[in-house]
Amino acid sequence: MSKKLLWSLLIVVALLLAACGGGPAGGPASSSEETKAEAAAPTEESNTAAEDTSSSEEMATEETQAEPTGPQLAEELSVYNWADYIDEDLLTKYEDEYGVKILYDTYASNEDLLAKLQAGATGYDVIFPSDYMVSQMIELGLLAEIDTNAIPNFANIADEFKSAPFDPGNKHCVPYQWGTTGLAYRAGNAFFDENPPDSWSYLFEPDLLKQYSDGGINVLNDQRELLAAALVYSGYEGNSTNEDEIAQARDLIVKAKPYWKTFNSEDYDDTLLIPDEVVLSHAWSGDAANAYWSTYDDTTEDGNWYYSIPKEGAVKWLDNICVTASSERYDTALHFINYLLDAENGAAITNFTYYASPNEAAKEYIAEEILNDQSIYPPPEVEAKLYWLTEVGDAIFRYDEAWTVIKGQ
Ligand code: N2P
Repeated sequence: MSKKLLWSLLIVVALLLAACGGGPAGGPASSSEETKAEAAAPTEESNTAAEDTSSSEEMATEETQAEPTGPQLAEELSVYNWADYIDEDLLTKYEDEYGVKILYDTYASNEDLLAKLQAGATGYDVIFPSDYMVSQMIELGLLAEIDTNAIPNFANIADEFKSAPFDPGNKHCVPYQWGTTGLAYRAGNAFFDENPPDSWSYLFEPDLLKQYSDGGINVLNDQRELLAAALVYSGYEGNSTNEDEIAQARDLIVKAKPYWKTFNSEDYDDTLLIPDEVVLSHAWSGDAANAYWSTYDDTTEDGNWYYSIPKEGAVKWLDNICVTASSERYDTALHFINYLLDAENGAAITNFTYYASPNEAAKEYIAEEILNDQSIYPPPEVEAKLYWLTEVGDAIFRYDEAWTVIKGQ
């Protein structure tokens, strides 16, 4: 078949699809499929110059004006997310449905993401910072302003997660997933059977640590998370800016570190918890739940990993989807965000990650066992022990210094 005939056929198919109405992403789906066909259409046989099909913003703006029914989609979109934080089938599905190639890359912490952007990386379009990091990034001018009116599926988000204090009016980001930070421990471990870890002391007190450190202990490779745990255990605010308090938390960590086997926040659930390489881990709720459900035995009706929120208090966090200020594919970024906020896609994300979804409409598609799992959706008595990490302003250099000492030991 000649290229010309092939493109003509593609355009006809795209127009037919458009006539059938919206796709799973809702909102602009039908019109964007139409414009995608236009975007993909040019060949050397076309009158349109090849550069007209590039993803430049200028082009997108012009096309949007000429084509009020929906955005022209870029050929590629660069998505930079936390490790193991989406069902990658959703990315393939987006590529197949909209013809946009997703360049996907992952990071281990908010600080890694920030460092990458501050080092001048300009290729990334869509990123997923947590609450306190959104505030920091807004101040640093690293996020584009977004218009939630251009994201129809934003209506799927529960009101309690909209307009959070770190981004009033959702001017920059929309909610993605939320969870807590606690302790995951091996069920059936003789010591934990007698002494269920209900305190951060199980991560920091040498007298306790020496009783099970042979089995392996992992901590999150995350400076705000680990220092916050040490701060609240020491009786201070998890968001302390006080020099002495942060130094005390640092020293507590330095003394406990010899009992720890690994600093891992990327794949510790799959590489350390599930294969029994450790017996205790500082953990995010969804990763602990993944370890539980991946080892679930129908006969005993139990899994191998339990999760606990320490009595001194623990972090509750909300990760967000944002567009970088340097993105040249703004329309496509919003289109992709709208796709992620679709009810069924939102559920597919939670059914894969085991993190709680702020997407109210997704609930009907989320597995019952996840909705009923109190380590994922905490009950009110646990909620009462949770606090948010917030931006610490200039004191961030105290955290950076403490972290350098901790990692350098
Ligand atoms: C999952 C990443 C969780 C993000 N691997 C914690 N904010």
